[in-house]
Amino acid sequence: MIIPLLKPLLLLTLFSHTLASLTPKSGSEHLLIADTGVGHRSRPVTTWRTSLRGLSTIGTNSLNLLNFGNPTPENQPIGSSGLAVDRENGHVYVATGEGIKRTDMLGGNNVTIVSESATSLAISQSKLYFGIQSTGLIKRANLNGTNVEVFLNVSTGLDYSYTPSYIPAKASPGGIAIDEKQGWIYWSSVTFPEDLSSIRRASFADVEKYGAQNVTAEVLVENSGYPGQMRVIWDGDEGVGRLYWVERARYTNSPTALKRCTFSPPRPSTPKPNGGYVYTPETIISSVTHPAMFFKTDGVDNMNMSITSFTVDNASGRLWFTAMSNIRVMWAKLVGMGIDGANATWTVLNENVTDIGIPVGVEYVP
Ligand SMILES: *[C@@H]1O[C@H](CO)[C@@H](O)[C@H](O)[C@H]1NC(C)=O
Ligand SMILES: *[C@@H]1O[C@H](CO)[C@@H](O)[C@H](O)[C@H]1NC(C)=O
Ligand SMILES: *[C@@H]1O[C@H](CO)[C@@H](O)[C@H](O)[C@H]1NC(C)=O
Ligand SMILES: *[C@@H]1O[C@H](CO)[C@@H](O)[C@H](O)[C@H]1NC(C)=O
Ligand SMILES: *[C@@H]1O[C@H](CO)[C@@H](O)[C@H](O)[C@H]1NC(C)=O
Ligand SMILES: *[C@@H]1O[C@H](CO)[C@@H](O)[C@H](O)[C@H]1NC(C)=O
Ligand SMILES: *[C@@H]1O[C@H](CO)[C@@H](O)[C@H](O)[C@H]1NC(C)=O
Ligand SMILES: CC(=O)N[C@H]1CO[C@H](CO)[C@@H](O)[C@@H]1O
Repeated sequence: MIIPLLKPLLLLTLFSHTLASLTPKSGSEHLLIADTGVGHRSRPVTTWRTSLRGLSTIGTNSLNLLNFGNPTPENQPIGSSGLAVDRENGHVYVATGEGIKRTDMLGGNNVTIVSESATSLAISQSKLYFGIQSTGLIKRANLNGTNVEVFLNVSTGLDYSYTPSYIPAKASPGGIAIDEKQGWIYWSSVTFPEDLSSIRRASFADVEKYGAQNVTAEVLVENSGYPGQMRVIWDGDEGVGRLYWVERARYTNSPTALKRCTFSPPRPSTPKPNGGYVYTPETIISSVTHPAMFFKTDGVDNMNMSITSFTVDNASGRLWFTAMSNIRVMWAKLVGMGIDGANATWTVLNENVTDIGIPVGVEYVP
């Protein structure tokens, strides 16, 4: 962590040209990154702690805003799996291996507000929603972490094939997005093998009516390759809401991808036997369309990189995504591109892991 006296000066160059704009609500635009940190690798790689970072929207002026967990002699990370920003109240939420941490927009005033390790986060209507991998539950709490309740059980049952002390959920929420306008909660239903995961949703009205345990999920997309973080994004011009999501495909041979789909009518013509409709999403970018983007050689092998997170500024049509490799050597990329998919041009903004960390969450802050 940088010494306090230096911090305002660095922030000044990072975020703004005036002191007034240093306040979270009026700071000039930038990105926040949740870095999961680097533990031991079989190759000599510097270890570092899990952190929250800030950097400009063109990938420069990276600043380590906060390191999480207690310092250890070997800088062991506590791990992180995602990030959410509550712009209204000027708060940042980071899902870490030691619970959900909340800080202000500059990484100050960190508090652990929920002790559980979440794998996905979403904020909607003054509630924090978070997904738990082991139990397959989506829980929600007040933004200060009080009143934790089970919102939806998306486990699709428990897997008894492990040891009696470890009975994980068959499916877990790898990403959560809420469509406030139409009252849907979407989630990445991650199963094993991860290639056979799916994109699902349920209506808030049904959750209300049937309770957290009894809601029948609608399966929207099948054979999704390890889906993760997702967002509902409204296109101002068309008034169309689309779900965007990441497919990491980390342990699989499926391509990593960023996809989107609108699930409004007209529906696909053939309903599935379970009552849902299976849609064909549009691929915005993938390791099939842009192979060079997602491979990096470490001198021995081609390391595959997975998309881990994305964020957008829909007013200007910009999208940023992060990717990482998770074998031996840690690589990471921050890429900027247009929001519009296939024809969008992209730029690798930063691929220096010392700068951007190993990003598992990225948020645009206007
Ligand atoms: C985060 O909060 C904890 C508990 O309040 C505090 O001990 C620690 O110093 C804080 N870390 C930083 C880097 O501010
Ligand atoms: C937490 O937030 C809720 C909802 O805003 C509020 O009612 C409650 O008083 C808060 N509790 C604390 C300890 O701040
Ligand atoms: C969630 O639902 C499954 C059945 O689909 C059940 O086995 C499990 O006990 C439920 N979990 C909780 C915490 O209620
Ligand atoms: C949900 O299902 C359980 C078990 O089948 C049942 O006991 C309970 O009444 C149901 N709740 C609602 C609100 O339908
Ligand atoms: C996107 O743009 C529309 C219209 O400009 C706006 O209403 C909406 O809140 C924006 N943000 C998201 C996340 O869709
Ligand atoms: C990278 O992914 C391809 C499939 O896209 C696979 O054939 C190859 O074995 C992977 N390489 C490594 C080093 O895992
Ligand atoms: C990577 O970033 C670090 C920290 O900003 C810097 O010291 C280093 O020179 C950069 N490395 C490269 C190859 O640009
Ligand atoms: C200008 C341009 O490249 N247009 C292409 C955009 O993408 C669609 C479908 O992916 C193509 O059909 C266009 O030719």
